[in-house]
Amino acid sequence: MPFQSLLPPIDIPDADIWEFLFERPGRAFPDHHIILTDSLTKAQHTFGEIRTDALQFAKTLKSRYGWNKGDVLAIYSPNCAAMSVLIWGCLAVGGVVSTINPSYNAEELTFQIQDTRARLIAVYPELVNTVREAIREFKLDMEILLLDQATSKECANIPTLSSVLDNAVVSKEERSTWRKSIVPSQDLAFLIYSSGTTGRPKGVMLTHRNIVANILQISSVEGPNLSWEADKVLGFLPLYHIYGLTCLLHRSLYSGVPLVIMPKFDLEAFCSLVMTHKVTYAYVAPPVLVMLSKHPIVTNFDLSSLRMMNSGAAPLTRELVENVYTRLNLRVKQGYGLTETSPTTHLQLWSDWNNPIGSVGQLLPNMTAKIMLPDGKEAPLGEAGEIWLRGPNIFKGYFRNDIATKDSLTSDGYFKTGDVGYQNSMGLFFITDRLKELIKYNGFQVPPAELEGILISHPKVSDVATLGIYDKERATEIPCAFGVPTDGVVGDALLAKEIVQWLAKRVAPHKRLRGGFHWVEAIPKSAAGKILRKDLRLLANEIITT
Ligand code: 4UU
Repeated sequence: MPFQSLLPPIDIPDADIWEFLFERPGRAFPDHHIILTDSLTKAQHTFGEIRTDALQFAKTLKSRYGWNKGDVLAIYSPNCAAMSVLIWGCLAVGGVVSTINPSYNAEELTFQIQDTRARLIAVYPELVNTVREAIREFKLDMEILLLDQATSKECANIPTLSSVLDNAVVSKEERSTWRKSIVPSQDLAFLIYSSGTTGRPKGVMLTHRNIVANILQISSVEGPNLSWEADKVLGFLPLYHIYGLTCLLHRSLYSGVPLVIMPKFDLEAFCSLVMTHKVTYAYVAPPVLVMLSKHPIVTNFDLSSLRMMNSGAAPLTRELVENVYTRLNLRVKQGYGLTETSPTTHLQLWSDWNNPIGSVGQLLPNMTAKIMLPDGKEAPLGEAGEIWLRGPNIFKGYFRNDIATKDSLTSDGYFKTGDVGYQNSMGLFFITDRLKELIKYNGFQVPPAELEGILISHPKVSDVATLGIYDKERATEIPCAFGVPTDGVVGDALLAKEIVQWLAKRVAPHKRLRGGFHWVEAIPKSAAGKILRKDLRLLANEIITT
């Protein structure tokens, strides 16, 4: 029998994201309420300003770019307030947003642009040269918009967001005309890239309904604990990733709980912002908790305003939660989710953060889970198996990839997460293992197939496989590679080092082989040529410990 959520079901309106966030009757907070503070520029933005700017950008998309429903806007930027204007302006005209990791190089960027067929890319000024390189080297064809004022001559002749904003007033009729044809349960709002259970990154098709549903599902647990008047959230998680996009940006605008955004994580800045803004809640990933539990500078700050933190994106140990609590008297609860589930599917209740530590919490409202055994039968309560999930937040499929979609979604709507876990008799879930090949470094996806594809093109490597090795000290997996030298090549330590550096020039920093490249005689493979990752792990344990 599938497990139903134990939380009361919620109503999910048949609204598109714009309507749900900006045209909602009965919103508790006023237009002049400050929603977003940019920690870098110190600029503060009210709900009303964000709405006005987003509408002006929406108008620009129509008048200047002739935007049609379904057209894709790519955003390539570290966290900044302007991202909100771009995202919601694009959604207001039925467009689709695809966010790109700002640490991607020209090749990684090109892959996503070509796959989404984005017409326009909004770029942070410092990243404009990478976009130019992509255009030059890979013949990308799209228009560019700068997120900020031009900062160097590299940026001359590229329009800036502020210069293209269309000041014309947008009437209610015009707004509804733009969105008239959006079908929230069918039409895409976001294309966010994830490698899923196998292969290269794929566009995860998230509909308007997926996101609206997830905002409400999260709110059913977080809502009663947070008030728009008294609370403040700190956001360093990247907004290009689904954890930041939904939990930080969308949830804040919906609930009115102000969000202070940071361009990237920095421990000292984190502590100092908590103190100056009296931050009460933060979304984190386990490596941040390692720093909070150990780093000497932390005790220079008064972090006592923080009432709770939510950790997710990677496994969290009991020890780490206890260390943070003992050292700083700060509480950490867990959440779990995936890009394909918009993302949040499980949350611990605030009151149950330590009851018990280690659980990812309970299934959110309107969701059903099955725990599947390798023989295709459902596991009984308490027994671990692959977690399959169904609910209004489950994605529509992988963009232009029917095979991957069919492999991951069942005909009755269950999504096969590739994670292993169980539910206990209290309805609490525990994640115990990962079936899929994905490596997660500091919570960020490192798709093994992508690294293997690049490494195999090295002339001195005849076969290769990559794996994440868990580093307890840093609370993260570390990407490692295992390779067989080409005939006649001596696989020694020097060459291994060279290969690590060679790869580093070709991938974003989080994908580097921090765990090294190790020579082996053969990569364990099935008769069909598939890498046997379990056997590879055994081999890796032998090599790395000896
Ligand atoms: C063990 O990382 C995410 C989404 C994270 C998230 C975290 C807390 C969302 C809501 C929330 O409250 O998405 P992806 O697609 O980058 O990675 C998904 C994978 C999962 O399949 C799982 O392997 O990240 C891993 N993961 C976790 N693993 C996510 N959360 C956890 C967790 N424990 N709490």
